[in-house]
Amino acid sequence: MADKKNLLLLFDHPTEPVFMDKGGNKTVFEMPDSYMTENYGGLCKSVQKRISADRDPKVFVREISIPDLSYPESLKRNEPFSLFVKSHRQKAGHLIEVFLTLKSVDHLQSVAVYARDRVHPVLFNYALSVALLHRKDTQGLDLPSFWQTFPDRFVDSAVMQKLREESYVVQNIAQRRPIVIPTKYTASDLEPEHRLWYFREDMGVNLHHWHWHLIYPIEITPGADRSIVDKDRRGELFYYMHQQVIARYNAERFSNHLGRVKPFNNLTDTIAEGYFPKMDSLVASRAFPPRFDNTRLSDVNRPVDQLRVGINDMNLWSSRILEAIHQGFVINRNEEKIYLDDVKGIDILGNMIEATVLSPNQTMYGDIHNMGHILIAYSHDPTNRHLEFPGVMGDSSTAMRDPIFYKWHAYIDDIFQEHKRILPAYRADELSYQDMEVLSIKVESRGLQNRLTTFFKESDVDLSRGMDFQPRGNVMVRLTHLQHHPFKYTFVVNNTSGARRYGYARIFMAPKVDENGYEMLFADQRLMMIELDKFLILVPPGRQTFTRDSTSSSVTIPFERTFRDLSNSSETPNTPESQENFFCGCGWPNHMLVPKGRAEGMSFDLFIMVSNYDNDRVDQNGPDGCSTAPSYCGLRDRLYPDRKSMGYPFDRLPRTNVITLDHFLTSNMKTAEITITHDSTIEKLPSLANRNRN
Ligand code: CUO
Repeated sequence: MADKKNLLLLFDHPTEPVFMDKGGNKTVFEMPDSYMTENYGGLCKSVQKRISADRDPKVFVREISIPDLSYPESLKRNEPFSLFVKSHRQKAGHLIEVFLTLKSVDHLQSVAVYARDRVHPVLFNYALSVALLHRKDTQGLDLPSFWQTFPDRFVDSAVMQKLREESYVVQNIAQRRPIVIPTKYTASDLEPEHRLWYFREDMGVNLHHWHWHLIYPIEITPGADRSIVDKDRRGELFYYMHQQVIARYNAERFSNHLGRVKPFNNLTDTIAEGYFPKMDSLVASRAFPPRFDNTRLSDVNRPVDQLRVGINDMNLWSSRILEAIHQGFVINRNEEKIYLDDVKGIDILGNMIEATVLSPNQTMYGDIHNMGHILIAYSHDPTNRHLEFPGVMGDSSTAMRDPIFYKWHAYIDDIFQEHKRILPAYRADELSYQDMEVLSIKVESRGLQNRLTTFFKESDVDLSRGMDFQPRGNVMVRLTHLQHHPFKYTFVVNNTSGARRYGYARIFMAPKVDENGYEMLFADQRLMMIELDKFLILVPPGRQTFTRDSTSSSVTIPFERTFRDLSNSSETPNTPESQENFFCGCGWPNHMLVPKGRAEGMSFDLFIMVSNYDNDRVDQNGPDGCSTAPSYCGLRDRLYPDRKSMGYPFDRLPRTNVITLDHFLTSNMKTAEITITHDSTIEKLPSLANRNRN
């Protein structure tokens, strides 16, 4: 019987033939001759003899009859693969369905080994990841992070070349030096947008985005089990996770003396911001194309990907969606009205705008979000005249590098907000929690009250699993990322009910003043509220002081989880912790929890609300699920753990007479002014390995 852990080896070295050694201990798959591709024919055995000794581990692959894979195979291996392209999603959906319906791990291993050199490497990675996540018999596996398998999508191509040189020249792994990824390498200071390099090009931020889209697929083959798409409130989570990205980005923009992001809401406008990624795609052996300043979009017509979308289509879809929002209902495929009420409306809209298979009517409401990515990604070659590949906006692992991502998603968010704007405001009595008062909140970090500090820090990560056709062994890069000193919230609650009560503590933060130096109005500030944490508290009668560490945040995953090397992980696969790891891999990177702030200090409003948990609780049975970053990623196989709308209490316009945050507060809420200061010294790692040692 196959060991499910061996399936993970199939992620290693994604463009090398499947029969090459894997896993750092020279494991090879002993596969049937009939599984070999034409390219290498009878070479497999002799190559394996050369690279792996008899004593090295072998994985026996059983010969079975292989299902028809011609549809996923029809995407060429060196073409781009994008989840934003429907035909690519459908091809991946076909392979996912094949993987999901195989009767055992043994059969899955056989088909996966067969498919690995025949389908597109990224499509394979995606389909196998989704299948391992959803099959009952493959739970508890620690999948490698996407940056480990495809480092080319996260790292400057100049660094990739230096990594190759290092691993080829320096045979003794102890003597290998990390290759330093330069900071600020994609543009000069002449480009104001470049001040945000540390956010847009952060590995953890981009990894989070890829991972989110991986655990929330949008396509399945017709007739297949819909459960991999039909997850609780997934449309709403699409809205909320991306809304929070925009809120965070705006706080970073303010930190860097830039105005808030302007929505790209007129597709005939030029895109002022160019972007030059300076990355090469490993799979395609081509550079990710740049987009020049002031590019204008054109209709895309690329028959090879069955891609045909015009600016007019986009305008038509957006006006239909807005009409539905204003009418308060959508028309489904059976011409029935589905009302966009205050509970399910946002979820329906999320599925419509992301064009998932749950969209009530794709013919009517189209594919606006994904096609926006596509129009932008192909703006340099919309008709395939130059046989060019998409830019970084064409892939969920690279899109967040580009300034236009935020302008596009600000526009998408405006559509969602149009729906939120017509919902009734929360009344003060709805927001209150009777007999529960929050008396104070503060944060503390390194002995300082209400002052947080950010700085840059170096970290080393190993990219060896994704470095193909090179000598084996660790090859490290040294990256520089934003970090903050950990901090602790302390808040005091007064429970006058005379009984123990449960509360949901909801902590947010937003800039205090706008880009013009004026105190923010609630209507603006609510959209910039960054969720920092949400957790359950049990409040005994009387006054009670609570503390909570920033590292426990319900929106983030720890730095170590983002960047750890799973092949060296000491976690055993059967602990509840590791069983949830794959899902838990989703989460905003903790090192980006708080915005950078300014050297001179920047003021933020810290906000806490303790709401009545009896109204918020979601009763569900079963194991606790992944609880690392549920606010942005949900819980595996479970309901979203909060009955309130995502973003509550800031997801709607306020009641009348609320002009500023202070007016909004009911007695179960409190604010504090905090200052975030950026310290420009970089926390360096010890110097590089000494080459003189033998
Ligand atoms: Cu996550 Cu546009 O959806 O990128």
